[in-house]
Amino acid sequence: MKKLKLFALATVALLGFSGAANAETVLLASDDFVGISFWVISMGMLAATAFFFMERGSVAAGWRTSVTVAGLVTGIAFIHYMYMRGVWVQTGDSPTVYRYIDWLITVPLQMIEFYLILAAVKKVSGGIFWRLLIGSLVMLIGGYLGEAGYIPAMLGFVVGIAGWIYILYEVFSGEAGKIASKSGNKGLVTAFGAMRMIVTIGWAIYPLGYVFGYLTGGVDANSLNVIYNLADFLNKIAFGLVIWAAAMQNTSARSR
Ligand SMILES: *C/C=C(C)/C=C/C=C(C)/C=C/C1=C(C)CCCC1(C)C
Repeated sequence: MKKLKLFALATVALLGFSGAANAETVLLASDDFVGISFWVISMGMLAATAFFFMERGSVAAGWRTSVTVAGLVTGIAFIHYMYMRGVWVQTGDSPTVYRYIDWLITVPLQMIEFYLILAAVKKVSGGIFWRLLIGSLVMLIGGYLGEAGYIPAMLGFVVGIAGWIYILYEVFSGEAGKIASKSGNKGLVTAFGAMRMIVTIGWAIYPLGYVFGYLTGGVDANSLNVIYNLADFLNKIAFGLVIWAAAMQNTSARSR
């Protein structure tokens, strides 16, 4: 009798397991590494969002908005990643439209960050923000039209690169770059320099992915999605952490 019960229990457990395994196969296959990267990065975005919102209160008042915006960027990305994962896992298609909607919201928010961290220590003109916004819109609209096939991939690339170069010009040699270098605030100079490196080197991953994915070939949809995913992880979370670190540096310098 006992043996029979044990057997029944084992059978039920096995059935349960295989049922769960089947459910998993439908949702996320164990060999779907692109899908796994979507999942892992969405959780990273969630953790970063919680972190930035909880840390907001520990930094000096002038830096709070910057840390809040960092949390908005990862929070918006988190939600888009949940949808992108769904599209990828269920259809195997690249979630291009969700990705670009995410970029269209989060990249301008990151441009606001350049403005905000300057404004945290100096009086600055709103023109900086508008120029960075226009640069990012040109970059993303060009890229989207090219990736979605509305215009030739090469044309989309050229337009996208032009927008990016304009952003780089503004943060290196334009008004924003000049104000940062003259500010004499250590936390700001460090953060601005690090954000600038992210926008130069971290962001370069996207056009490289685009070139190999659409222009020269050599990178398929699988790899392109992994490349974009890793780039987002770096460019959203590290970008926010740099701002948070500068904010902490300014905060402790002040309270000491
Ligand atoms: C959080 C998302 C970020 C920081 C996304 C950034 C996206 C780019 C820097 C995209 C750049 C592109 C070019 C410079 C040219 C061609 C097309 C793009 C849109 C991939």
